[in-house]
Amino acid sequence: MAEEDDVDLASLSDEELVEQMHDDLYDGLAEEIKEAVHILLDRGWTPYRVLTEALVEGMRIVGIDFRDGILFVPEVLMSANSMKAGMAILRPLLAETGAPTVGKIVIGTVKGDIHDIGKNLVAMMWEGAGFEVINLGINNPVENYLAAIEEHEPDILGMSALLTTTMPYMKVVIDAMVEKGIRADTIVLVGGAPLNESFAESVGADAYCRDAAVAVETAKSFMARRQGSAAALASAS
Ligand code: B1M
Repeated sequence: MAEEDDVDLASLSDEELVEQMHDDLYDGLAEEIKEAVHILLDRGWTPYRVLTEALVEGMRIVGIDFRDGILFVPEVLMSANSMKAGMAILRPLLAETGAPTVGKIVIGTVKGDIHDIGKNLVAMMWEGAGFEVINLGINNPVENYLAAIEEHEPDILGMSALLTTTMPYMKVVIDAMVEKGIRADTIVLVGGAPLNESFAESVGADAYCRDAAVAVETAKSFMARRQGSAAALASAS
């Protein structure tokens, strides 16, 4: 897919530029991705549109060739780093909505799993929706989650897993919360490509979030319910 000749990105139409970005993500060209993100923003694209149509779609294509054995780990790491370079530009813009803090969320990828692009995207979108987000990073053992819950007292705990081998670890975390008697205090949302609703139910999570947009909607609706019941309790007392 690599076209090694230098392409003048600014001379491309929007459609050509987005296609070029998919190629550049595939080829792991972080500098080109950063330049293209700036060009699209300058042309009036919203940060969300750049994120979804250029970056997320590009990673989807990378994922297909990774699955099919056409791309290998080192190449996909370079794609991931390019994606992150683009996300770093968009992050402050997505968070710039000026919305008041609507709740506090702790999120982390579970033990044994180092995938973090989707989790970081969800964290960014939550920040953009006005949540305060504490991002624990990757490869988190149960102790990290419990310590973060104790320290930050979040409204919501988010967990991410991208591997079928690591997703069962979510149950370890939820069971530990039950054992400590703190499960009912925190809404637990889970996500990641191999999960689904019935898995979320089976591990005792409150909900499964298919993607970042659903994660925002789900977090907001659980917060509205939580605030509704707090208000009802207050008016009853
Ligand atoms: Co990995 N990898 N990988 N990988 N990797 C997958 C997941 C895989 C599906 C590829 C494939 O075979 N098609 C496959 C898993 C198979 C399985 O278990 N069923 C796989 C494998 C096998 C592996 C290794 C084992 C490969 C190896 O070493 N032989 C290894 C495991 C390492 C480990 O974790 N221990 C490995 C390594 C890597 C890299 C390091 C090279 C790199 C990760 C870099 C990084 O993240 N910093 C990588 C990548 C990039 C991928 C793919 C290609 C892309 C993942 C991604 O970033 N997607 C992936 C294939 C794929 O998913 N198509 C693959 C883009 C991102 C925006 O989407 O992460 O799905 P996603 O996040 C979405 C939703 O899922 C959801 O919202 C996000 C945004 O919309 N979501 C949440 C995610 N987390 C959420 C949390 C929430 C809510 C929603 O909380 C409430």
